Amino acid sequence: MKPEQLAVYFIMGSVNAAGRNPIEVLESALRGGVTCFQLREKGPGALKGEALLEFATACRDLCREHGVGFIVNDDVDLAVHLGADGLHVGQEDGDIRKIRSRIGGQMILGVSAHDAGEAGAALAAGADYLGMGPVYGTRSKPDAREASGTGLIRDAHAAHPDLPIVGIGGIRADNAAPVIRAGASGVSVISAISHASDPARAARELHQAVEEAIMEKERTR
Ligand code: 3NM
Repeated sequence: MKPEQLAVYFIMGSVNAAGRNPIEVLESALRGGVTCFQLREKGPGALKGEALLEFATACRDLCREHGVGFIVNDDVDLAVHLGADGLHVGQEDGDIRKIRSRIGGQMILGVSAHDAGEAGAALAAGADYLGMGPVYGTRSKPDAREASGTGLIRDAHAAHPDLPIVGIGGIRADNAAPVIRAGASGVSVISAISHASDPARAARELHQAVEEAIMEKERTR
């Protein structure tokens, strides 16, 4: 996958839309310029069965309309059924090598990793990119680990410079730059966009912050 696709990586499930219609929130985020979308349908009130399939299909179709990659969190069957562009899994979601062989070589595979060891193992098992965090404190994942700052990204990027990384956890436009400076290709966010009063504007501001940090990094290289 191209690292640019990870620049502003929006993650949302139907329960993250702050009481609004999640499809409208996604549409606004896509208009604002998110570069990737992950459907992460988790937690109390998460859709299941037919309702999930209908919602996921609507998300996929909207992403297609905007030419933005559609990634499914965790649910291999749903990802394959929908012909998603990718699948994202955590360390607890099963053997990454087996997951790679189930989805085939074409589908993007993202893996959450928390240290350089997990990063190396994910790369060896066929991951296309890593999600690393939580960089800052987050309220969107009740079982998230302690905030780790940007050190983990720096270490993993130094060990595996060709493996694209996105930072996650508590990232907003005003604290995105250190994540990029540490070596990430982009930032992944739930609440910075899904809870924003204007998701399109929030996506634009994140995009600008990431672009500026990338340009600054290239200037000082
Ligand atoms: N994974 P927000 S933190 C889904 O550390 C997720 O692996 C994390 O939400 C990890 O942008 C997180 O609202 C939640 O902080 C990110």
